[in-house]
Amino acid sequence: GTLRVAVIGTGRMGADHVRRINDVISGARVTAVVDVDGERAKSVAGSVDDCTAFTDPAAAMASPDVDAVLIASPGPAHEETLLEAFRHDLPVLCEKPLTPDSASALRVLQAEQRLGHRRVQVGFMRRYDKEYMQLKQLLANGDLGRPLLLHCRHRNASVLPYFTDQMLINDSVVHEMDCTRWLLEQEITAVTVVRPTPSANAPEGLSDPQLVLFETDGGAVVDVEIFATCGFGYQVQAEAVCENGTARIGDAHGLMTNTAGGWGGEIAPDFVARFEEAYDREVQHWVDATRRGEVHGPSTWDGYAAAAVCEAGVRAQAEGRRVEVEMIERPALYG
Ligand code: NAD
Ligand code: ISE
Repeated sequence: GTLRVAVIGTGRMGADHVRRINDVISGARVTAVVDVDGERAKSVAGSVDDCTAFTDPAAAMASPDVDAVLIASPGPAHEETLLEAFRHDLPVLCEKPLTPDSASALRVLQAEQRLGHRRVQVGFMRRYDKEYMQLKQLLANGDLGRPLLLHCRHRNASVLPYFTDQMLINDSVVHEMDCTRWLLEQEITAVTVVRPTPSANAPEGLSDPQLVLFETDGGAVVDVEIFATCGFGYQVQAEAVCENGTARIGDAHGLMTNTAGGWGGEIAPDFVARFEEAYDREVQHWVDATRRGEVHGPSTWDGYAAAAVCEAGVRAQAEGRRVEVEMIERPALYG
């Protein structure tokens, strides 16, 4: 039957996922929405047929009208909600990051192992982006040879005023950490962060942009420009430099024009626009797998691994030196 979903956290991402589940994808509908801000929950529930508003995630998960949970609250709230979902043995799509630090990610990983089966898909949506999927396929077929370098640019027009240096790593560069592990099928072993004098346009206290370097256990080096207040739009690019060639994604989308002595195209304003299709594909994939009783996509292990790399990244940033990543061995449940 139709999958009945509780969406927990109805901010920017949560509200967009509610719309997506009800109006865009098939096989699911939203029967409960939860927000600690009760007015927000009520207003989102009011836009959906037969949908109940809650302020307590546990109450929604105990409802007989809920088969699965989509978590879109802020990262620090994820652990408690994930553990409660495990108590009800409910399938979960959890927005990235799994949790904001590796100790809490490890607790979630251990709880899922005690449950004995995978229940979580983590919202690393770039794995569902058409261009990233093409790059993944190209690297996997081996024609380009071994990847030596991955150059990444991650630019946001602006960020919320409470954004911090740590969030540049935990909320933004975490995507490149997952993409590196997924594209190269290698683990990240060390992180270094260097920074120029901050842009005059960056908010007080935010050291923006920064350059984040990863080393991998397969001998590759990855550089990530994170520039969260670039002002001109939302741009995510990646170029793999391999032994026999290079491959690059993220340059242009859609219409290109020649006009008035110039040429050019448009830049997406934000992630909601740039990754719209990826989010649609991600949530459809989760719904389809869940209805078959399966779990695919980025796992709790991937969420934990990214959190471990983030932790090294945050230390590298604070201490101004290269920091090695500390991770447990991959448990059997995650093959
Ligand atoms: P937001 O601040 O717009 O929305 C979060 C909502 O959660 C708010 O309405 C808040 O009141 C509510 N909330 C807070 N604590 C809660 C709790 N314990 N239970 C229920 N609701 C709670 O944030 P956002 O930008 O929508 O981000 C939400 C999540 O999505 C974060 O994990 C973030 O990292 C992730 N995100 C992912 C992407 C992506 O590209 N995949 C983009 C943006 C955000
Ligand atoms: C946000 O949380 C995201 O996940 C976006 O994809 C990222 O580009 C942005 O920097 C983050 O703040």
